[in-house]
Amino acid sequence: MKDLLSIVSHFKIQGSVQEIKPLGSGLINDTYLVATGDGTPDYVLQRINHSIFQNVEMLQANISAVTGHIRKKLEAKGEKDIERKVLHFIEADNGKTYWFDGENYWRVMVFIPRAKTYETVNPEYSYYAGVAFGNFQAMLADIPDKLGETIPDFHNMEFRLKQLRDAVAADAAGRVKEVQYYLDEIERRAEEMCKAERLHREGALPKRVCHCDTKVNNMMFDEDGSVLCVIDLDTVMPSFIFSDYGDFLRSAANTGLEDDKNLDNVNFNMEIFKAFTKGYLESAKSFLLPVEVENLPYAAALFPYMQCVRFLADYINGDTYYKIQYPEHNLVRTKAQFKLLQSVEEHTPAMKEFIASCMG
Ligand code: GN1
Ligand code: MG
Repeated sequence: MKDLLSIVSHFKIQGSVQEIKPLGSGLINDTYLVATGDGTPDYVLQRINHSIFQNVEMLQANISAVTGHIRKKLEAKGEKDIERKVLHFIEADNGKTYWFDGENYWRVMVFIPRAKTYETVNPEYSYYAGVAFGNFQAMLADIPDKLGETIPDFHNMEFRLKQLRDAVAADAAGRVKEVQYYLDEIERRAEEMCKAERLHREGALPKRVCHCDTKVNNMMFDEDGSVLCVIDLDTVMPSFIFSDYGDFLRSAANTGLEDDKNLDNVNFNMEIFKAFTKGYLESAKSFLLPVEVENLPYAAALFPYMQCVRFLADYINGDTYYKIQYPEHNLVRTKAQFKLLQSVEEHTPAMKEFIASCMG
């Protein structure tokens, strides 16, 4: 606490700090709530995982560009309550939106009062989330700044497969032999799953500014269920729209947990799919190309698949990327994502039918 307190003291916050405690469930950065007394805002303090986000200057420049652009759009629309609808980062005494303590990078943002995050949502909230992510992409369609890739090739499926194959070749933790079944299942789907990269090379599929981490818990809801804003902006960068559509469904339409040990719990929930898709298409239909709409069921499969590849590669590497709570955690995650993928595959014809009905 004392160290955290001295870090916070480098940021221009209001009020005096009463308490600092852990917040949220992210797998990458460390997040804390900084409570101040009555009458002044609370804050969120984050230690940026800079072994993953190596270019912190670029990271924070992207985030400033995105939040600045959204703020202007909200102001132009005459939106009220703007402070709760876009993140607000606090300047440090070095004039930047982050502070380097010689070892770690830190940042502080205003805590949004009375907002809630959820690990699971009902169809109604999924519909709101669909509208919100469609709007998020629409608002960023004309951002004048060129955003950097904070993690190069982040959602590039060909690259993620290469990482997995490199991990298998090195077999650093001696775990390859126990995961052969999953490696075979992954390879069987590899060509189909790299479709987006191929379409992009052919000039048929554009990149747009996307959020790229649309897990349901990266969205703030107001008390009445409406969406306030999208958080966790570290990965906002040019990508295929599949990223945002697919990753939301991967988390929200899973009837089980991302790391469920009981695979019977894990299935793809079509009610969530329908509600989210309806909302997303309502706000994104006007700018989406036919090739993007046609491939939404592919996107729904791509993200459990990609996450399965990433968790498995990390397991094989000996758990160097994701935070884990027990030794087989990444393997448990891999199995749960694979089960989700299988369920998505079973529902593909029904998904296509539903999407056609929304476009009709
Ligand atoms: C990470 O930071 P967090 O926990 O929201 C990861 C995502 C994965 C997700 C899996 C920078 O997100 O890509 O989909 O875990 N973020 C990064 O839960 O790798
Ligand atoms: Mg998060």
